[in-house]
This record gives sequence, C-alpha cells and structure tokens, in this order.
Amino acid sequence: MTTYERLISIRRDRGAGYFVLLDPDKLDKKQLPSLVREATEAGVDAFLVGGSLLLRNDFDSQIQAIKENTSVPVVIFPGGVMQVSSLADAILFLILISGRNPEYLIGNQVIAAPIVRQSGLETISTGYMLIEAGKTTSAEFMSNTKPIPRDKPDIALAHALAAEIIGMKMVYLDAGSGAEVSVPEEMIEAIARHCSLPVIVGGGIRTPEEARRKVEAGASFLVTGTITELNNHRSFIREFAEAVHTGSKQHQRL
Ligand code: 1GP
Repeated sequence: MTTYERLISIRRDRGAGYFVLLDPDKLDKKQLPSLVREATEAGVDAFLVGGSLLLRNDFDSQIQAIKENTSVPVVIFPGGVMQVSSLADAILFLILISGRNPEYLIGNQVIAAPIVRQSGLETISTGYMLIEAGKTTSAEFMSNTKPIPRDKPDIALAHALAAEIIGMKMVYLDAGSGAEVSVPEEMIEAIARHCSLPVIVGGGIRTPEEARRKVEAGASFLVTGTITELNNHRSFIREFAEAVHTGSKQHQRL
C-alpha cells in the first residue's frame, strides 16, 4: 500500500486524519523520540516534517529519529528544495497554486524533481494555498506571494477545482504557521462540497474545538504545529486527535 493510499484509508476509516507538523529547526533532539512516541500513542495519524526555512543541516537524521519512534507515516512537507530525504515515507510535492510566483509554481519543482526521483520517495502532488492569516506569516514572506483573502471562498474553490482538473491528489489550505486566524470554515465547506480532492487544513489552529469545527466543515486532514510544540503532552495531543476523529462523524451525519 502506498502512503497516499494509507492516508486515504485513514480518512475512510476514521472520517478524518490528524497530522502533527514537526519543524526541523524547532525540534529538540533530546525530546524528539518521546514526543513522537507519545503523539503516536495519543492517536496522531501521520507526521509532517518541514518548515519555511532550514537553519540546520541535519534533515536526514531528524527524519530517521522520527521514523524510529513511530509506526505512522512520516511525510515531508517541504519549505524548499533542500528538504528531501529518502528516509521519509513520502513527500507532498507542493505547487503554491494561490500565488503567482513562477519559482513556486514550477521553478523549485524542476530543481527538486531529479533529486526526488533519485531518492525513490513517493510523491503526493498537492495544490498548496495560502490563506490570509491576520499577519504576515513566514510562508507568505518566504514565498513572496499574496494569500487568498479570507472572505473569498469562491476564489479558493476555483483554485481547488483547477488543482483537481490538472490532476493533483490533494489540496492544502494553510493560513501559515503561527497564523493569528485560521482558515474560515465557510471556505473549507465550499471546497469540500464542490471539489473531490481530500482537503488538508492547517495554520493557527489552537484548540481541539477549533480543530473539530474545521473537520465538521469538511477538512479531511487537520494539521497542528505551533500548538503541539508548546503543549506536547500526550493528553493534549489526544484531545486534538479525538476532536478530529469525532468531528468527522458529526460531518458525516450532516
Ligand atoms: C503550517 O499548517 C501548518 O504550515 C501548521 O500551522 O504551526 O500554526 O499550527 P501552526
């Protein structure tokens, strides 16, 4: 079974999946094994690994340390072409479709493609959209692109439909790490209703209740990064996992 198939089966069996984002620059090497083990026990469905910047030169060993301590998929969520490791299970091959910066639409993909192919990594083609976050996020600044306005679900939907027609496998609605406000439910709903691709939602989600609302609106996968860095105890992560898994049941009932 490919990692993509595994993720789809998680969505089918649990209604929605809960991903924890680990930013290589913020990982404490000593705490990492226990964090990964506890998060796995608490019900996390996959780990995403990546960041807008890479300030340290130990990406491979970080991935290895995560892999050694979990049975769930470890998927690279790359902020740049340096973030490739054959030790991961897959890589989200991102196209920043909400922006109009050619470097993030095709330039970086061309640079990364030969290395990704050589690595043997499974690729999951993902239409990545930045959504207005109430502040300038690292992703917005580093990509030099303008996010989609929060009050324009129709614009976000048109991008998601384009991703589907082009043949991408997922869309990722991201307010960006540390966003002041998360992706609006109205936008998630519009995409979930009219686009058949699985929708990953992340950025600025701080409480299990907020996570539940995103899933009830139709998110297939929910991502937290910052909040799990700050509160990485098992009970807190478990609350998020339960909110995501029960929120999806609410969604199915509607
Ligand atoms: C960012 O969606 C992720 O790309 C997670 O965001 O760090 O704000 O949870 P947070």
